Amino acid sequence: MGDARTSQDVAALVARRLAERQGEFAVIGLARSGIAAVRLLRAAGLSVYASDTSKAEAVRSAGAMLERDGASVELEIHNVQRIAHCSVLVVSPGIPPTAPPIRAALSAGVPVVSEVEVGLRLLPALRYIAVTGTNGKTTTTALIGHLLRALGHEAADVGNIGTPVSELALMKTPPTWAALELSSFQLHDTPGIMPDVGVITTLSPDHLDRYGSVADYYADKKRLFANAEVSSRWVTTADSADVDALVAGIPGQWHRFSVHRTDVDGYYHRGSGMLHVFGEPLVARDTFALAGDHNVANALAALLAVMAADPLHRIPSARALLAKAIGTFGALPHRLEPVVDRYEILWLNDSKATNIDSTTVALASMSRPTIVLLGGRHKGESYTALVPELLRTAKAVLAYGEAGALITGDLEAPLHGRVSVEHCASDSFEQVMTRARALAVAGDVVLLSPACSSYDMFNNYEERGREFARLASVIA
Ligand code: UMA
Repeated sequence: MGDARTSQDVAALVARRLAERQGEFAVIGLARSGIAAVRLLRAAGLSVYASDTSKAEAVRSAGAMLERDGASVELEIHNVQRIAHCSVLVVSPGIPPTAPPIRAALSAGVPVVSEVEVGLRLLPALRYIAVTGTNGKTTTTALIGHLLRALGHEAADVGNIGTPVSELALMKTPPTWAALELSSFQLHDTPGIMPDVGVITTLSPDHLDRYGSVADYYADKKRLFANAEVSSRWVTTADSADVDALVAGIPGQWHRFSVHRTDVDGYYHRGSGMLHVFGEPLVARDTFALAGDHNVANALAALLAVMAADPLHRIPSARALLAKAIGTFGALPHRLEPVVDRYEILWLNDSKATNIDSTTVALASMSRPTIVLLGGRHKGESYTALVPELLRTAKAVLAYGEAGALITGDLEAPLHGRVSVEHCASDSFEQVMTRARALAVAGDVVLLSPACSSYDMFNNYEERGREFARLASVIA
């Protein structure tokens, strides 16, 4: 029943139930998104049932806090009956749509939405630029926030980047602008999405451990355009046939960026070394600290999005501020982040690279012999697509974690005799890094760009990246 309704129907129904404080709202998952959603719903005077299947200490203490806020909290189980009778179900992005409470809600006709939907609904005056895509979305989001602040706006970086939108809605004086990173999981359940500008950075296969096919994954990305109108503004890459196919026929004003073509609104003119935006050179590429063409693309996307968001952002004084701000943006943690440089061996933390495309991009930006740490929990793609870049830059591959055997199986034959592939079968992360140190000589790079999720050994990619940095400082 839920699936037969349009996005607009679901968004309107949820808005009405929020406004009328109708019935009990259920929230499942009590980590970052769920906690913020429960607190916001309680602050808005709604009755809330909150549950999480975990009994971890962090979840217990979150549950206790939310109980004090007046929510009815249940841990280690989701009460599916109760959820099927609730007014609205708010889901955390990490919970797959096949989970029993979501199925139960949908078959009972209960609207299912993300924390983002709730937050946006309760922030009606917020102006926001929404960013999705397979890779580059966190950097682009952070850059958009940085550029908006450089123009003098109060702006927050929210969504998949880390801070739930609902936390903004809890603020006494929320910022006027937000740079909002949206994963496909969040887009799946954000039917009222209607950004001032929507951005797609890149598209490539990912999350095949959750989606039945690449088409299903792309279909969730397409939900960014669920409420597109002729006056909508969109910024998308001109360097991807998949993106072109995805956006064909969607209404709105289109601004495209490219690192290969010059017939678009944002491009990199290699001859002069300048980034051109809206018909004029804006800033020299070498004032931007981030390495690699993929980051030039991210900068072009962010500049176009901010400048498209308001005509005042395009006047000469604003262009000057934006150009200056490009020069003050630094590397983000866990994205090709240099963590140790000792004995002429550079240790790079690219823990955020959780898919093949992202690791390919990281390898493409290497100009020194590289020892590559690949591994973690497998997400469904073959590792053979890494072969050309590994042949170009790698001196060794250390394959570790749950996916270690699969990685070794995919890479051993095509790299045979040219790049060594070692399967660190039962090694701890520390042992893998110690092995990397043994292989490295002056001039080398040790790159953690795992092409897998972290969940076999860590709670998330941030924890994996922090551990890499900590161990590197000891081992290097
Ligand atoms: N849980 C249940 N029932 C289930 C399954 C899980 O109750 O059936 C519970 C778990 O016990 C846990 C909670 O759900 O307590 C976890 O929820 P979550 O995974 O959604 O975690 P959050 O902390 O709310 O983080 C989410 C995003 N996580 C995911 O999409 C997996 C964060 O993105 C995001 O920063 C945060 O909301 C705030 O918006 C992280 C991420 O890895 C960075 N994103 C993926 C990516 O970038 O590739 C999409």
